[in-house]
Amino acid sequence: MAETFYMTTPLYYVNAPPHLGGAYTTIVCDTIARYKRMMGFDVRFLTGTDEHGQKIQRSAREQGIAPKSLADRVHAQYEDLWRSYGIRNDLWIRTTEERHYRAVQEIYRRVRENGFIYKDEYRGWYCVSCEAYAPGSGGDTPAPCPDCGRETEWFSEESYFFKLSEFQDRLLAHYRDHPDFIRPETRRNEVVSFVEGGLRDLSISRKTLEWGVPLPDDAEHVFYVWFDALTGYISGLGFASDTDRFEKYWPADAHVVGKDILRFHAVYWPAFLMAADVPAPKSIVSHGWWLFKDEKMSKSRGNVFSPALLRDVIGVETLRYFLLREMVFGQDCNLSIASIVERSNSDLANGLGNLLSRTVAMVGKYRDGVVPAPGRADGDADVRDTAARVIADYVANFDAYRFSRALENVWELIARVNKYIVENQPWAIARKQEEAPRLDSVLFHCSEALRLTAALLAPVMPETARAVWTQLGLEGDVADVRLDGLAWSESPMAGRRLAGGDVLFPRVDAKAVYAKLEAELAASAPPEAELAPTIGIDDFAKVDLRTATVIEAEPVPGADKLLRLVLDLGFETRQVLAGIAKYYAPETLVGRKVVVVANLQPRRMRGLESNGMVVAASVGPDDTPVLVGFDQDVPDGARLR
Ligand code: ME8
Repeated sequence: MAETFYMTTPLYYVNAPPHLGGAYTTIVCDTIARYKRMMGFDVRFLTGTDEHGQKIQRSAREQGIAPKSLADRVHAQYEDLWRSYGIRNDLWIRTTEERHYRAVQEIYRRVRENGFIYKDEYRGWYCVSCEAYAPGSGGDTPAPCPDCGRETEWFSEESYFFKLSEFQDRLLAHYRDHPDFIRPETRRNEVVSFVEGGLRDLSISRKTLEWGVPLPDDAEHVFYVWFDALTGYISGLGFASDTDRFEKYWPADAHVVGKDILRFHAVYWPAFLMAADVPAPKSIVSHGWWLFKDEKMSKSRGNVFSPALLRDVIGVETLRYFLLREMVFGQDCNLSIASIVERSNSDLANGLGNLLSRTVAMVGKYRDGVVPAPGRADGDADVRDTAARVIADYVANFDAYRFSRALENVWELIARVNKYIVENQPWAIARKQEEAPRLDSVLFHCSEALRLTAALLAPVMPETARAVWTQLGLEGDVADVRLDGLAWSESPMAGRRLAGGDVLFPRVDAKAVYAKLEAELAASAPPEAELAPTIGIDDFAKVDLRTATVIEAEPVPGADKLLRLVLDLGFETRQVLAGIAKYYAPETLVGRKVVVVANLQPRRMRGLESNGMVVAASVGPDDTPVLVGFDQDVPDGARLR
């Protein structure tokens, strides 16, 4: 039976849609999950949303909506984003689900029965942004948040406490006995010294907060959001709902998190589990931050890149490659559009794309599109040796979460083969009959190296790998290739007809990318906030807005923006000219309800009289008109007030 591998992303806060820095955690996890599947593991990959707590309650209040409505809306945005980024998670958990409530309450019951809960009063400072307690809390001076350094808020109330202080020795023993528990190594030392410094008991309930999971034995309290959210890693797997699945896949092999939330995962989480007699996860893998101009990208700083925007301008595959190639896993990394463009052109267009298109073109030109069996091998061993070394290094690097090194390995092979083409000059030897066996060998080596490259790229760039696979004329799904058995071989490429196809990565021009980004940003910018001067109700009453049905619609000759509409206002019909010709086809308008300013002074345009004005929302930088509609049928001539 295949070995299991259970991995999680953090559960994302639903106060706002994700930014690119946050999306990185999930893209990394998706890559690991794809890699592990291709290594033969039985993978379960969970992601989800953290929907409770003061931060969400406050955001919802500011927006004037219920916290659950905010959670539903932002959760849907996460789902859409993950789908468009090719994220293939097996499991989802929302902390507002009933099965999650059951799991949180069950864990708590076990912790309490084991004697690790007591009631007291919490007095101290709290960071709502990180949902974290600030230690060293005297009464008068606010302690800055230990995680983000922001100002904290004072609170004092009755609370249930978890005896975290009793876990210091057990945690230190756990770190010592499981050297791989915190990855990478550098982060481990931070956590060990934090725990060696002494642990204080942790307040795990809030009385003044409404938005959370209630305690099973005291419904006046809800759980502290981290106690609630961390439990998502087991509730989403089946703890308290699908015991078979839970037992099969728990303990988790890896919780992947950003360094800002390492303490919650490496200290609180194993302690909660130990207290409930549930095994601790096998490892907490933490990565660094994406920075913009040397500052952490964060929703509250507002210096974020929207992953949806970058996806539309740059493309998912290039971004996935960039994020994994550019950041040395574990360290911080600056994000700049210039470096994305640079990598796209040098690694993807010149390196990979070029190798594929040259190979397809040469096999087409010299061998009618069919890859020959390797003829006379002469100095090709280095290409084969490079491939073997690259595969071994790639696996070792991937297993150690060194994604950028693993991708460097793949590009060593690509560069070696591009150089090999130049060394062998297929265009020259093609002219000499006696060199035919040599040319066969060169064409075969290029094709086989591309087959291996496609398989190695599949975890990071699934669609690109698929495209290379298809262009090579290979059947099946490249994602089904087993990386643990990947090796140079004569089949299946010898004798194979290449399918060819489009250029994989056209070169991109940095200026064009900036222009497109700006245009998209302007289009998605919030509408202008400045209002027209205040008017009284009497002023408004002067504007007679009426409903009407379009009974005729046609272009105005010589005016590409205008349509001539005949409107039925119930009590009369009249002609109105509307500047919507670029956005609405006349035939789609007939029968449609519109709103018209009925008492507007008539105007002549293009020799026609317009008796009123059709009302539309004006959207985006070029003021695209969007006609007003109603959510139920209304009679013609009704007045809008
Ligand atoms: O922390 N660079 O959720 P979240 C890299 N709900 N990663 C970043 C980043 C940046 N600039 N900014 C954020 C939470 N992240 C909790 C988790 S788990 C039981 C509860 C990462 O939406 C961050 O480190 O604030 C985390 O891994 C992820 O985005 C989600 O952050």
